[in-house]
Amino acid sequence: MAFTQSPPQLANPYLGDRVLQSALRRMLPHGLFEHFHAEANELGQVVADELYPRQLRERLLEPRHTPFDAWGHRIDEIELTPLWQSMPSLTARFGLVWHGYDSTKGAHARLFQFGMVYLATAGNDFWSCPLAMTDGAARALIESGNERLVRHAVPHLTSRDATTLWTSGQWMTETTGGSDVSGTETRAVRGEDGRWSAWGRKWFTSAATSEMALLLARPEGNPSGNDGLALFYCEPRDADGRLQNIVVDRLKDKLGSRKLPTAELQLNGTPVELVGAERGGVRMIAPVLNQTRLWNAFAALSYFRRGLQLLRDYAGRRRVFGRRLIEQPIHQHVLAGLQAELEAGLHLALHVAELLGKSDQGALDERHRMLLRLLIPITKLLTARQAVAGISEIVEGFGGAGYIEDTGIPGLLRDAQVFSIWEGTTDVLSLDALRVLRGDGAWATLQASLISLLGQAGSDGEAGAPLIRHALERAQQAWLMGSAGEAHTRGIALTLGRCYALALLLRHGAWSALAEGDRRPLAAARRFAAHGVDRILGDETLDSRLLATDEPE
Ligand code: MFK
Repeated sequence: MAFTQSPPQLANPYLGDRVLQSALRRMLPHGLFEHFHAEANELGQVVADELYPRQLRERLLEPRHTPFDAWGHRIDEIELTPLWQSMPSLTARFGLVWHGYDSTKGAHARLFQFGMVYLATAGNDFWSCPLAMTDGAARALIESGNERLVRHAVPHLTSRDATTLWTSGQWMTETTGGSDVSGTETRAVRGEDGRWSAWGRKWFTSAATSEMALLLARPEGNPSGNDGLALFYCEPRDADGRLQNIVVDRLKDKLGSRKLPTAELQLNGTPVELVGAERGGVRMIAPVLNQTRLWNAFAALSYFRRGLQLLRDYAGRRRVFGRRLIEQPIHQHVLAGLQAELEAGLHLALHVAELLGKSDQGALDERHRMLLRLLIPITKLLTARQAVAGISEIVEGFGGAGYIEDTGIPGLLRDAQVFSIWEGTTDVLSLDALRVLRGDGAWATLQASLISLLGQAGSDGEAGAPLIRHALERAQQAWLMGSAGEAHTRGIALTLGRCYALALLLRHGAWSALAEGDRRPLAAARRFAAHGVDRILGDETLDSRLLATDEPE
């Protein structure tokens, strides 16, 4: 019998995750950590034993849109994949949204929740996308102060019962584009009975099967531009399950995330309800964006970790040139680099979840609220790029097998690419971060926060300080150039993210060496630092113009 390679096996992703376990052991009170440990272990077992084999079996299945029934009636049915159909019960069982709103966990609710989200997402075929929007919608409704909608919808959005659980869509993007929503063409018309209806075309509605959606539309008579937009609430189906003046034109033919039914919709007088004022809709939907961006970070890291877990397992099986791959220094070097990037990204995302939990409890002062607002886009953009680059390396690590569809590996790369696109591309998020940095005292707060983290890392922090200080100075110089330095925007955001991640990793490494006798987090910090934190190029503005347009001066 000729040789056959044994495929990678997926063990319980929680049990082998020393980074998550160690971080949460430090960040959660002991009793809550024990509770997390039990729930995460159970979820990890479901991911390994049930979801992963199903994902492989269902690899080629996709949601199906049936526009008409056999007799020509418009029905617009969307049939979900079997795994997706079972996701409401998984969500309820593990409280993937609920944990974030569980007041008994106080300021730790978000850490608990996002620890679970990180474990679940690579196993749920992008079901986390509607969950992210669900969490964001709950948050936006609560912040809107619309008591009727809070009472009506939030208990469903945060339910721990699959029969009452709702998910929410977020309908913003139109054919005019996703980054700049000021060109939104959807109109909102108020009838004589005072009720509103929406008319327009939504071009990227992720998860078209949700029970509710938040959307932007322009009330008739409002001016053009962002400020003329208002936030509306919509229940797409009536009590009999029929779409309410909505036509599903088609499902998108996407590079990845193909289990997710992203649709093009026409709103032809769809009943909607005003959430707040008749203006300022972008400001009102911003809580959804901030929340989903943090989900995006954990989702990106979840996929990155899935790939690395499989690659590490494979490297322990595959023999080449007389030794297992895992024993070969050249391959160890690759795995170590990936581990360091993942580890730094996870500490950054967990730190943001910790801040969010405190913010939800009203326990953050204004400076720290600003820091949270700044770190969300930075964390989203950094982790997304880490995942895309990391998973590309992982695909290569599998050699030819990584290029073969029915190993399930190439799909990881296609899926990961979306993390740097939806919910704001790297450039849009960098611009958003710089908008926050323009606030009073923002730089000073950021600097003080980094210095404080390094101080908590003791001598290890002192070792990392020069690198971080130097990168921060260069980022600040670029930032001070103002519009003349606009080309540096992305470099500034990436540099700040990497500085922050390194400081967090150093702080955790110092704690872990002492409390757990584990040298690996500090090794990860050294490796991450060696990859560099400074992402500012020289004065690139002129060169960029020359090269981008490829025209002579
Ligand atoms: C599994 C993983 C989970 C992820 C699932 C996600 C799936 C979702 C699929 C999608 O729907 S993708 C589409 C998502 N779309 C975007 O992310 C939009 C990208 N564009 C932006 O983020 C722009 O920055 C934005 C449209 C929000 C604003 O553009 P502008 O034209 O620069 O807005 P403007 O006029 O400066 O801002 C309006 C107000 O909102 C300002 O407040 P003020 O009027 O009080 O000054 C801003 O400060 C405020 N604002 C904007 N972004 C904010 C924000 N406030 C808080 N947080 C933010 N992030």
